[in-house]
Amino acid sequence: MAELKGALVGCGFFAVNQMHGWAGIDGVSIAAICDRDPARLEAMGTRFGISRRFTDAEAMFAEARPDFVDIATTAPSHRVLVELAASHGVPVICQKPFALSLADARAMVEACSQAGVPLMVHENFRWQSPIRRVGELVATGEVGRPFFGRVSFRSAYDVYSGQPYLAEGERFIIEDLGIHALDIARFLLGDATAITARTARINSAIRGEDVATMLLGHDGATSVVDCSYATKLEKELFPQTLVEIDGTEGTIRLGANYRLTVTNGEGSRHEDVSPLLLPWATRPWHNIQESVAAIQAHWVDCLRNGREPDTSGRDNLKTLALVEAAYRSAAEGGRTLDPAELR
Ligand code: NAD
Ligand code: 89V
Repeated sequence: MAELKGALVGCGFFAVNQMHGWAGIDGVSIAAICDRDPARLEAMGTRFGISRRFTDAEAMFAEARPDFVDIATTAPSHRVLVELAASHGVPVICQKPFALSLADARAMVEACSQAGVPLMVHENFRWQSPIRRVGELVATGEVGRPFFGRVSFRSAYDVYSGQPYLAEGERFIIEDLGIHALDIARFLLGDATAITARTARINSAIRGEDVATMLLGHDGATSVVDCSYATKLEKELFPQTLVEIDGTEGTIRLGANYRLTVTNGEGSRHEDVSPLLLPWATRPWHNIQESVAAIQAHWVDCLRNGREPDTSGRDNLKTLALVEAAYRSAAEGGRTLDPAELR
């Protein structure tokens, strides 16, 4: 099978994980990298031995002619870069949050569709192995029909030192982290038809909200999606997402430290669903790092076999609509919205 030669745009904090992920996939190499910041470009190029380096994405597409591009920049540049990839006929992966607005996101999906290029959003939390295991148990009916779910991420980890932009935006936790939790709720319980939200800012040193509590209505189920970066716990759990599923025949609990409990007519059983510590990974990020490798393997499989990725641009419009609806609900005193109104 011909080797896929990819390119990466954005050589910042998180892209290092993406570069390691690609290095671990057979039949794929990163042939070119781009960053408008020459120092970051040089650091990444030296670290991963990439000699084709560009400070301008247009030049990179024209000269390197990659088989796909992995966009690892922050959201303000996503639309321009995705549309540029589409105009060069290059299949594209774009980091979350996919776009700053639903209108932009729709335009990006449309541009890729018109150009006939695959588009995947790097929405990796649903690819975490503990979350996959919960999904498998739900899908195989271990606890009957789910009627309640909770997706919870509560922490006081200092995310701002590695990602200073998180402290600066008018929007914070729903757009950056809640987006993952909302996507997990969709993955486990299906699309939501109603959402109500409340937000708070506890840390006065940041601009946006650092606490959000959301109530979602799914077909036949209700879920609570709650996230906080202002929660000081006895044991810091970053970046673990805890999950509860109540079904007609039993319950699933993904608890602290990746301990899974399944209770049904046969009693309770426990599983250790700890993620792998990949050779390049570092705790506590290894859970997220493993999911980067998993979503990239999924992309390669989809690209080679002409399948739409699970978190395609089209699919991600529904997660983004929930984000947008959550902000609108919070701004309107907790009014319940149907995210489809915004799509
Ligand atoms: P960062 O600011 O550290 O890096 C972004 C890089 O992109 C910078 O080096 C910047 O110079 C470069 N850049 C911006 N616009 C560009 C352009 N038009 N052309 C070339 N280079 C450009 O950001 P980060 O923390 O690495 O985050 C990047 C993205 O990854 C964000 O969207 C963030 O939300 C996301 N992220 C995802 C996860 C996850 O688990 N999925 C985790 C962390 C961050
Ligand atoms: O996963 C993310 O998108 C990261 C973090 C875990 C820090 O919220 O930005």
